[in-house]
Amino acid sequence: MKLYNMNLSNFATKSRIVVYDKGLSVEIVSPPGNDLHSPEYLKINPLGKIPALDVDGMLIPESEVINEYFEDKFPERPLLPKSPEGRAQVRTLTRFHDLYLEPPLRALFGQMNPKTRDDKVVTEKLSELNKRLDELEKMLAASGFAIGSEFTLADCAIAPTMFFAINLLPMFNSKPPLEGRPKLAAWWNHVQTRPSVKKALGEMQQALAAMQGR
Ligand SMILES: N[C@@H](CCC(=O)N[C@@H](CS)C(=O)NCC(=O)O)C(=O)O
Repeated sequence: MKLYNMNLSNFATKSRIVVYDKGLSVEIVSPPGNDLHSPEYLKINPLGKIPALDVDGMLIPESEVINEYFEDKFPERPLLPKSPEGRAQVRTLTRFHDLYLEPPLRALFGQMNPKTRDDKVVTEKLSELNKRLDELEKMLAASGFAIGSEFTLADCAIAPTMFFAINLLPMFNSKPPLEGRPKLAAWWNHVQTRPSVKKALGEMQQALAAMQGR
């Protein structure tokens, strides 16, 4: 099994956390030439995105589908609760992440350079992101991991995106994402105690520093 990955990608980090947490023997590789749009990579994954998992020639190109596949295939060290209700709770958060929380943050990636920044886009996307962070604050469990005492796929999904939010929002003079959101702040401290999360976020940090020439 081969996972196409870039360490700075929040979606790829979602899947790396699962690989590390379950201790899976998955080969983690860069796309050919480190280029998501090269003809070689588009032949492997027509969507031209990462992550993508190659399972003996069958390609799974979506991070949450990859994570659910890992869970189905390697149920030891589970990352989904046993009860249908618990599983629904986790999936509500992973869908919330993919569909609502991450997109406004992604829209801000293109606005990092103050010289080429569109202030209207920045204002709109910051307001949307802050609304989503307020919603997340309400959805998180009162303590522990995202849904409570169990570490789940919900934590794997949200942690890499929060890494970006915490690192990028100050560039836009927005209030820090953890400020005034006590449950999110407590969750952020707690989730980083998980060795798989610590390792994957450390890799993101290194990749971010390299990109910024530090
Ligand atoms: N819905 C996809 C999103 C994946 C995604 O957008 N990955 C980014 C990197 S974080 C990417 O490959 N972007 C390249 C592009 O869209 O051209 C997933 O969950 O895997």
